[in-house]
Amino acid sequence: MAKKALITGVTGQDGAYLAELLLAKDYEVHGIKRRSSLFNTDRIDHLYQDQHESNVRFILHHGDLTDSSSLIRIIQQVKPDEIYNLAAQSHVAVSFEEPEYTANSDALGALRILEAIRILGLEKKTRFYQASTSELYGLVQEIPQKETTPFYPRSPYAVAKLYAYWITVNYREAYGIYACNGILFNHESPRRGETFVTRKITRALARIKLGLQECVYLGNLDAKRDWGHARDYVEMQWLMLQQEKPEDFVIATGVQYSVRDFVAAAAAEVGLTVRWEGSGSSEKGYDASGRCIVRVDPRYYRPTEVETLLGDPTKAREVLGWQPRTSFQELVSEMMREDLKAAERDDLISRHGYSAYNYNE
Ligand code: NDP
Ligand code: GDR
Repeated sequence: MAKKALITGVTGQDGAYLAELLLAKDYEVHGIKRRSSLFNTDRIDHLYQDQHESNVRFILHHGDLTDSSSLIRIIQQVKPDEIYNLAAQSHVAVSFEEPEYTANSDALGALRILEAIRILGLEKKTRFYQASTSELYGLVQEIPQKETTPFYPRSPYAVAKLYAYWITVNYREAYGIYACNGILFNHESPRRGETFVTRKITRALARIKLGLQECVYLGNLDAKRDWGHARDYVEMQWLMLQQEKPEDFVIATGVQYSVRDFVAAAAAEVGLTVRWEGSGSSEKGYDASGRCIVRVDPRYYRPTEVETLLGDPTKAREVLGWQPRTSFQELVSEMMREDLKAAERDDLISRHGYSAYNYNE
């Protein structure tokens, strides 16, 4: 019998990579998607299977992390061997604008799933993965950060994820559920949402290169992150649920770059060099011909910032034999390549008299 997995957040960056991985491992994969007024399945359309065919192995259900009834119904119907809780309002800056909703989906959402497992008597059957985050470390207490480093969350998002982290630990200890946290550092890909800083940069530089956009406005250029590739990280999510006993793991590359470094690396991929002038909110980046292509807009500063994150993935390497495959340079290259293709499509469309959207957040 094929194993059954249920993925919340299947329409997101990680959900799409994880669904691909599990289908390749012959799982029957169930995903929860939210109802939306427009199609929201771009990232998983290539996996779609007509539900009228026989042997369908990829099945979507409507549900929401803020709605216990939908979660209980789906879990009761599927009785999954593994649940990957990837759904979240995952944007840190947005969490300052929607703190209550973020807590409802990101904190209570995890609780609702764990309660559903318990209410349905699936404690011994269903394994649970919680998408925890390096944002828990926030104002860092130790460099690099590992499983034992104390948490100090710095946003409504991180505080909500702190609750989800501990409720996962609590249900493991209280009810013997195989439940674990992957404390994942930033991971990116061509499928990354367009308003996270890496994708915002690669998308804008591709458009600048083709003359579709003049410059990109960013916030804190000094922020430092440990950036890996999402495709590598979802392998770890699966591995964590295949062990004898449930444990929490840090997943990171152990290498750190600043936002400014990311801009320079991405620009180099399309033959642009960036010369920086000024500091703070007056800092600007010029290309070789003197065009200003990067500006700072304090609107993108956060009320409380996480300045620096650097993970220590030793435990994952030693216990699970995992290491990231994709280097920073390869990640930037792949993202730039895909965004150049998208910009070329937009260019073609606009040269034929249609306006391509240029949402610049
Ligand atoms: P995305 O933002 O790309 O995807 C989030 C997913 O959650 C989407 O499918 C979204 O649906 C869904 N979602 C949001 N709110 C709800 C809700 N109330 N009910 C049901 N579904 C909902 O995130 P990533 O794929 O990048 O990240 C996956 C998880 O890992 C998230 O929990 C994130 O917080 C966490 N994480 C991410 C890291 C990263 O660097 N990417 C690092 C550490 C943790 P829709 O498509 O309809 O918006
Ligand atoms: P982060 O990712 O907050 O680390 O959360 P994001 O890419 O949004 O920001 C990284 C750093 O870049 C700085 N920054 C900007 N950020 C955005 N979005 N837009 C800008 O214009 C900009 N300019 C500078 C930010 O201030 C920050 O310091 C991501 C999410 O995927 C979370 O869900 C996940 O938990 C963490 O990574 C690990």
